[in-house]
Amino acid sequence: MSIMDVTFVKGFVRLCNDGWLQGWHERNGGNLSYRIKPEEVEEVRPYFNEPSEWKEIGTTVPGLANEYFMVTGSGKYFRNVILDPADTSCIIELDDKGENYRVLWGLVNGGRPTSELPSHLMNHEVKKAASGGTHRVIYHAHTTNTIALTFVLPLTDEVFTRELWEMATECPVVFPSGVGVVGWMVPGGRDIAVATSELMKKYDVAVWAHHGMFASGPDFDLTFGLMHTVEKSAEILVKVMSMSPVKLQTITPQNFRDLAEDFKVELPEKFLYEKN
Ligand code: 2HA
Ligand code: ZN
Repeated sequence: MSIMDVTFVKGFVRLCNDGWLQGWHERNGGNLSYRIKPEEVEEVRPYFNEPSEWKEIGTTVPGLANEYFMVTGSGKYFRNVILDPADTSCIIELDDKGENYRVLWGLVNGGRPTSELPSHLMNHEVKKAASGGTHRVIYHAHTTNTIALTFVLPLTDEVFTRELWEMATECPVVFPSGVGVVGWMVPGGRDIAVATSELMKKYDVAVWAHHGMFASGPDFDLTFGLMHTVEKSAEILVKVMSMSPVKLQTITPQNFRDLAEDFKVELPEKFLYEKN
């Protein structure tokens, strides 16, 4: 037995490699975190090392007190995770106030958890509450086409959601609550974490202008699938906009309402505005 036989560890590593293969993780771009279930903590506990010193998270997440996470390492490359998970990722534990963390496994050659740890943990705290505890994965990727769109579309939730929904019929079914947009901000700190987690109260996807995306979901398949669906839709939009300044036809607001009825999803009317 090795820690690589544990199902959630396999899922974590596979997502990192899938994201690398998509081209979303140049150099050390992107990061991933998973909120480990209590019974899964027991599966990996035999592999824990001497705990590191407690270190400050950089924000406070009382809703995650005493929880365990698997996270990618700061400065580590997604393309290397499959080769050496113990070098590129780690398992951390939070203290009973949600203010500090310590490393229990991984980062065997040194390093720290992802530079976006405040954003990951604040998103986890919000999504844990909003989803009744079902959401466990937070994924940040440098998705090329979505980033490109942040240079040419107004940076509003309404425009991004509507334009992405129009590009593929499955989109409103996959992300019916829509996507949120954060204007350009300095990454890595508490301010961008607060702005992102505010959006995560309403959405499962947040776009960071000129940077990338955050996605949240209950498991690795659903979270990767969500990121993939949004980014594919963005790719279609980039192609459409490259071919023509106007769409000759598209999915209309009434089409969306009909779809919502048949597929039993609620689509907020604020995204179904009339265009001139
Ligand atoms: O390099 O993606 O946002 C990690 C990042 C920072
Ligand atoms: Zn990034």
